[in-house]
Order: sequence, then C-alpha cells, then structure tokens
Amino acid sequence: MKFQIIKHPLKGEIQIPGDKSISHRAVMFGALADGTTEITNFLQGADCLSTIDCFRKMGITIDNTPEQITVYGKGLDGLTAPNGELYTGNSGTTTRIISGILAPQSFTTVLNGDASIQKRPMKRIMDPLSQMGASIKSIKGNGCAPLEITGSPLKGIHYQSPVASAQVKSAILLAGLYAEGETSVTEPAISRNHTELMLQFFGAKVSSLGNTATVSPRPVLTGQKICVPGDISSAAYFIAAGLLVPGSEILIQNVGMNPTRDGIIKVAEAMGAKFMRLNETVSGEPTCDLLVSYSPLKGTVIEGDLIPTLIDELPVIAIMAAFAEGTTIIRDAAELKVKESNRIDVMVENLTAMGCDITGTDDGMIINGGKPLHGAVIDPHLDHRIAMSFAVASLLAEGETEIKDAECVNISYPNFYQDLKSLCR
Ligand code: SPQ
Repeated sequence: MKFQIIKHPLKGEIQIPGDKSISHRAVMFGALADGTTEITNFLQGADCLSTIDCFRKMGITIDNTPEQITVYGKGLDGLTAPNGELYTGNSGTTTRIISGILAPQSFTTVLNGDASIQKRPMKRIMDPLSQMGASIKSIKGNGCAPLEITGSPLKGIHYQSPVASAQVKSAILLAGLYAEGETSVTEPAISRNHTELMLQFFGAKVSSLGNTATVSPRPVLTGQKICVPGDISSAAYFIAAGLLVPGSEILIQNVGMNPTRDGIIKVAEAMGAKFMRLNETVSGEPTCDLLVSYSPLKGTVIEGDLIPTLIDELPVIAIMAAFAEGTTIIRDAAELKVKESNRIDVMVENLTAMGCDITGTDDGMIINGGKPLHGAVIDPHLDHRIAMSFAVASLLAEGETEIKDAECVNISYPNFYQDLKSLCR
C-alpha cells in the first residue's frame, strides 16, 4: 500500500473499534460462565476471532452478528475436548491466557499459532502453571508453541512474576479459579487489569492490593452484558496523527481510559500535547471522548512503571518522538523484543530508512527528533502495530511511503486505512 504526505489538517470524528484485550476476555469468561453473555462493540479483528474459534472448538456456541456476540456459557466445567489442535493465529493473548484455562481441564489439548506465535516465549506461563501442578510442555522443546497441555488438578500458589505481563497474570488467575486454595500474582509493576475487573463483574472473588492480584477458587460465574469500550491502543494512531499534522483536530469517541492503559496520554501531555476529555465515565472500565488538537511536541523520557501502561503504543510513540523537537529516551521496555515482531529492531530499521536519527538499545530506543523524514519502503515484519505506526509517519514524511503487507492491520483494526482516509479529506 502506498501513502503520500498530506498537506492539509486531519479533521473530523472517529469511532475506534472495541478494545482487543477486553474483547478476548469477554468471550473467554462468557464461555466459563453459566448462562448467556452478550457482547457489543466487540473487536472483529483476526486475533479476537481466533479466541472465538478456540472456544467453539471446545463445545461453546457463539453467535457472531454485526450487532453483537452472544456466548452461550456452560459454566466452569462445561468445556469439552476439541477435535484436533486449537489454533490461536497471531494472538499472544489467546495463546497465553487460554493455557491457564486448559491446564485444569479433564482433557489434553495442543495449542498452536502462526510463525510469530511459534517464536514468542511461553515459558513465562509454563513455569507458574507447572508450579500449580499443570502438565504443559513445549512440543519442540524450545519454550514456544506448539504446546501440549494435559489437564491436571491444580493447587493455588503465590507467584512473584519476573515480568509485568497481563497475559502471565491472567493465565495464572484463570488457572486459580480451578485450583485448591487461593492464587495470587505479584508483578514488578502493574500490568493491565481487565481480567481482575471483568472476573469480578462475572461474580468471581478477586482482590487487588498494590501490585498483587488474588483470586478465590470455584466461583459461580454468571453471564453478563458487556459493552466493550474503544481500544486506546487503536486510538493511539489518531492521537499521534492529530498531534503531529499541523492544524488537525480529531474527536475520538468512546476511548477506554483504564489507568493501567492510559500511559500514552500521560506521555503525550509531557511532550506538550493538548487534549480535551469529554463525556467521561468512571465506573468499571472508564471511557471518554478525546479531542486531540495539533500540538508542537518536545522529547521526553519514558521509563519505569509507566512502561506496562503504554507498551503497545511505544511504536507510535516512537513516531511522535521522531517528529518532536529534542531527544526522547525509552528504557525498561525490553518486552518490546518479544511482541509480534522485535519492535525495537523493526522500529529502528524502518525509522532509519526514513532518515530518522534513532538508536536501538537493549531495553528501548533513543530518538533524536525534529529532523524532516522522507518516504521509504516500510517492512512491518507482519506486525499490525508497526504498519499502523508508519501509516501515521507517512502523513508527514516527504515523498511516497510504501508499507509492505499492509493488510496485517487486520489483526487488531480491520478498517484502519478507511478510517484514516476519512479524516484526510
Ligand atoms: O495478543 P498479543 O499478540 O500479545 O498482542 C499485543 C498487541 O500489541 O496487540 C502484544 F503484542 O498486546 C498485548 C499486550 O502487549 C495484549 C495483552 C493482553 O490483552 O493481556 C497484554 C500485553 O502483553 P503482555 O505480554 O505484557 O501481557
């Protein structure tokens, strides 16, 4: 797909798709609940469709219409053995979280995904689940998928996680629903807490104290109505485009503003961004309509506990940094190396191709911003977030930019290019 610099502001309103993390969890928890769960504003991206497919293969009826997803839950013990392997596509969330649900079942499952999934680390869930008594092995012995999980009785543990990861935390907490005794997870910094919030909403006993989340076993989960808020990770591209393209003003409707996810807003404000939050809601998963206006940006330092709250936005934040005056330093973000691609290397490769002064480090990037960038051929390495980040960069780079495999955005935002185009008129 080819992009050209736009010489005029981005203006208008945009409705971003439902949150990916919340959409996955709504299907999973709906399947484990008694009764029907109705989900509106579900993200129809390939990753969430993989989650639906896995639960259908385990005997759960799920209706998918444009208006809503309906999950006919069968309770904690209602899943049945799939006929063949469960295929999780490109979705790390599906692969890791579902492992916690599969570990205590009364059947054996093989879990597999695409080439990217087969390279992503699974030991981080295999270790704690094994400590709980799970029988889970990497079939190739390399700590990655395909995984073979043979259901076993589990015992509750207290796990001190070496990484701040919502997928690790969620896998353990979900296994904890089936374990003997309480299960808790302490993280070095708090990762997104959608699992804790939603499990509680379905009726589980969950508590959070500091960096520790705890679940009690054998709750009765009851089907719920869930309206998924817009995904702040998808809003991020319009936040960046609105801030960077001179004269722009974009109203992004219904953005999820969970404080464990809103790091991009804090960082953008530190860089000089102007936002207005309208129609704020505060209960459960907080939301607002976000008015983004063009703002000259300056460099900043992004590190520490802030990192888990913006981890998926770092590629587009790197684009913001490339056009900001001064130096931006991103550190403590080594997790970027084990996402859909190595997001440090791939950002450095492609921003360098556009003429940016960027250096990759072991746990982040150093970006000397403010120099004009030029169009280039971008290889996102099939990573949806890299492709969308460079679509934003292409609005400001001089000359033509071509993004290879541009359709990889279907993972989390199938209408991304149409939505971007609708603001460029
Ligand atoms: O599902 P996947 O592929 O891991 O998706 C990504 C993304 O960019 O969309 C990461 F590559 O988001 C993760 C996120 O980085 C989604 C997620 C979740 O829903 O629990 C948690 C984060 O990952 P982690 O490893 O920090 O738990």
